[in-house]
Amino acid sequence: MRDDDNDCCCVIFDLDGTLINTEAIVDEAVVSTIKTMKKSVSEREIFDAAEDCRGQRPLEASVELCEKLDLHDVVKPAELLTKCGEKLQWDGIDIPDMPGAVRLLEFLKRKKVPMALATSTSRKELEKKMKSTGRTSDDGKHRGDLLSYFDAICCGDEVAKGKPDPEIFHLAMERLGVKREDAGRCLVFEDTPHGVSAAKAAGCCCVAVPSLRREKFDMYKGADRVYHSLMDIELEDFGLPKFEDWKEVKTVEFVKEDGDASLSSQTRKYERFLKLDAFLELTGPVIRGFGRGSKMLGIPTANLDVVPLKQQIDKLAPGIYFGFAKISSGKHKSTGIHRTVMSIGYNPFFNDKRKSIEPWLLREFEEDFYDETLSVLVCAYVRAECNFTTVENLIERIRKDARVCEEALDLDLVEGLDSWKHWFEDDV
Ligand code: ADP
Ligand code: RBF
Ligand code: MG
Repeated sequence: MRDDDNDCCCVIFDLDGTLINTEAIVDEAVVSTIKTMKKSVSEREIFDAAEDCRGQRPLEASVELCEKLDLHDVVKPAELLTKCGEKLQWDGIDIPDMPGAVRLLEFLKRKKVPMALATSTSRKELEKKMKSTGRTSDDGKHRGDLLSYFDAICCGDEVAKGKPDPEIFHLAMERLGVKREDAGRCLVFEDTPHGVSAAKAAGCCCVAVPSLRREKFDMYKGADRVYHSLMDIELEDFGLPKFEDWKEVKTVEFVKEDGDASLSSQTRKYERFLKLDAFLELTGPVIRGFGRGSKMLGIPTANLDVVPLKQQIDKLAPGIYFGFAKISSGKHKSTGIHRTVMSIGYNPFFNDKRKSIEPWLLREFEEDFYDETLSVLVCAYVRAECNFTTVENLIERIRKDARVCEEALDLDLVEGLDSWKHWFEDDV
């Protein structure tokens, strides 16, 4: 327990959608199950309802789902749960970490901050999920190692009432030895509105990292802060030690986000970047994008197809990154290594429905290089994607991102490039 009266004394995490990415897998099982039962509801409606039910214990979520989609004539909530459960065996399924989850857990562990897990999942289901194959391939760690970060683990079947009731957070505090009157010094991480309601009802401070679509961000109004991803959390704002891995870029003047009232304003005064623990190589043919980069912004972006790269980019929070690019087939092959800043996400200013990967190579080319093979090495995270009130502000921000990249690379601030020597030497 941390001593200072104002310090945060413990951190409590939700699991699904907050630390591990099970939501897409669950949604898919729910949609495919309901589709066969009631032909008159569309996939879109099922997805939408499934999102709204997130965060609760399985049976309660199932009850809400049946109500929302008016399924009473075709199935009972308990039966729907069983049917979906049959599809969700987890065994052999790869459940990825949420981007930034392990960095956050590692840091808090190192700083000796007491941590608990408060999940709506039952103990049995948790055990199954922890046997999934996620993480194993990359870093030699097992999915189950995730549990070793926690001083207490509370499951949905250990409480009489599930989220949005506060009981599970009270239980987590009790197990960490935190008194009820200290609830305000407990920080909770949640991804769903139901989870946020539970944390606030328990009197805790609550950070939301929404797993719902942007259109539904209004539902997170109860949270103390809303962040785009776990990468963006400023722990010092909650009486916790400050992350030590961000690097400041001194000559680039800081610009504040100007168009996204739903997200917390930043208190920083400097531009910064975060070297990724593992660089990510993205390779594919340059495809046609939305046709507005050069025309509207004067900033051409050589789009890559997200479909074959989906698994890889899901490891990254949507956001702005920098690194290097090389063209490895076609007319521009052997033009060398080019610095690049890129957006990987939904471009909120344009409200894109599909994700895109858009690297802007920081040099001039006389001709287009569509269909040629582009390989990008993503090395560092700069910021979340944001919205802007004017196109000029968007352009100014992107140009600042380019300067962050240039300064970081000019001053050799990105470590670990040596181990990618082969990438820099092959094919250029
Ligand atoms: P689209 O919407 O089709 O991606 P853009 O206006 O973004 O169109 O232009 C991108 C194209 O411009 C790239 O596919 C590439 O062929 C070309 N291009 C020229 N210079 C650059 C550069 N410096 N960075 C990225 N792409 C460039
Ligand atoms: N679009 C946004 O809507 N918000 C952003 O914060 C944003 N940042 C960008 C940063 C960089 C470095 C680049 C290259 C693009 C960014 N864009 C952003 C994407 C821009 O909207 C996109 O390239 C154009 O829409 C062209 O398709
Ligand atoms: Mg483009």
